[in-house]
Amino acid sequence: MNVEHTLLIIKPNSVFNNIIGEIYSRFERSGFKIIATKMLFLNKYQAKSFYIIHKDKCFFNDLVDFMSSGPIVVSVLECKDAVRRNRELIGHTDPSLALAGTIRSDYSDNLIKNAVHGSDSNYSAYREIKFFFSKNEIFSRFVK
Ligand code: 3AN
Repeated sequence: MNVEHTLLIIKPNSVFNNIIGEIYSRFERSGFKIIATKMLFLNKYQAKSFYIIHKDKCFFNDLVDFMSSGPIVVSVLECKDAVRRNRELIGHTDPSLALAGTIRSDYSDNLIKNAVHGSDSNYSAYREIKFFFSKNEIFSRFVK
């Protein structure tokens, strides 16, 4: 299994609900390393560009409004098989379908306010990490 990097977003509802540390703990307990992190406030233009692949979906405007409604925390996570394992920990997009014990099952308010975002492929991870971080803001801690 290769060591991979993936992007995690702690969405505005989770920041508001004061569970940043709880979410980080779940990843650290599962063997992930947080190798870059920052809190920021997306404007509408930035939220639209991040979610551009959904521009034709009926929920696009609501998603953009929500993601630019308050601060978010973005992080790069590192571990073996990181993309798949991140998605496993966060659970299904729709919290009503997410397995018990996953982050989305435990902390979502609804389908849009589903607590966190995780890259869905290595290709997305590359694009999404680049969207938020420059190379000199990422501190890999992988030791062979
Ligand atoms: P995921 O975040 O699980 O990769 P995507 O990329 O399909 O899911 O959707 C991006 C975000 O759009 C989701 N995290 C969720 O907030 C929102 N979303 C997805 N599908 C719907 C839907 N049918 N109705 C409302 N919001 C949705």
